[in-house]
Amino acid sequence: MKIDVLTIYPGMFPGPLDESIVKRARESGRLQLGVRDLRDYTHDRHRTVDDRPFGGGPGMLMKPEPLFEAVEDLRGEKTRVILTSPAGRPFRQEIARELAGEEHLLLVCGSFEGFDERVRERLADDEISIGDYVLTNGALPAMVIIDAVTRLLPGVLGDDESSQDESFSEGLLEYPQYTRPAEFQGMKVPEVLLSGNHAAIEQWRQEQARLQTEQRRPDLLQDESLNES
Ligand code: JCQ
Repeated sequence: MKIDVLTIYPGMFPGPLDESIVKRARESGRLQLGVRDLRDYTHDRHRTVDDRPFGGGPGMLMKPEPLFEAVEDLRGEKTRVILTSPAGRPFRQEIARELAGEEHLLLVCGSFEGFDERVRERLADDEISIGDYVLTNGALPAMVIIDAVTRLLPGVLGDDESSQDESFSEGLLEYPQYTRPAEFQGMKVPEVLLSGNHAAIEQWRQEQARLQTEQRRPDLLQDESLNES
């Protein structure tokens, strides 16, 4: 899959996307990532990407011309153009799965107090929020989306890291897990996990996943889209 990011802070990107699984995905060619500087699509001496809102008020908006020129340059026939902003639809595992099926994503990072509304009207296929808080710009949201999508691409995770039976794939939180030693500072690993009884272990894990979810995230149990049981 190809992902392009349009940002006024290209310098923020290399770090997180040059480590770990995303790095591997890029090296293997399963992810083709391009970070594009929005200022390269300006034509004035100061490389201006923002302007004051009509009607007055505090703050600046992203002006439309550089965004239109950039998106027209970067998008192809099968591109999904996605804005990152607190006003977008809440990002969830389900959306990550949906995006992992696309050929080309163009992530447009929001900045300042937001976009000129005509960007939404004409340029965007989608708008995504990564949570109900305000960041200084959309670079971190773009990286969150890239990370969550990349690990779902075919061949990116090894068998040992499979995303098939992890937290959220069943709409529940993960059950508690333990590794060696079987007793640590007086705390014992639940007996059933040492029993070798795989049916009992599976049943315990399902119960625990449900309990964890009830206690920590009861909202997930209400969620029809995640829930078939
Ligand atoms: C994304 N949750 C928070 C900041 C304005 C386009 O408008 C704006 C975009 C940003 C950056 O994104 C976020 C965000 N999901 O703050 C201000």
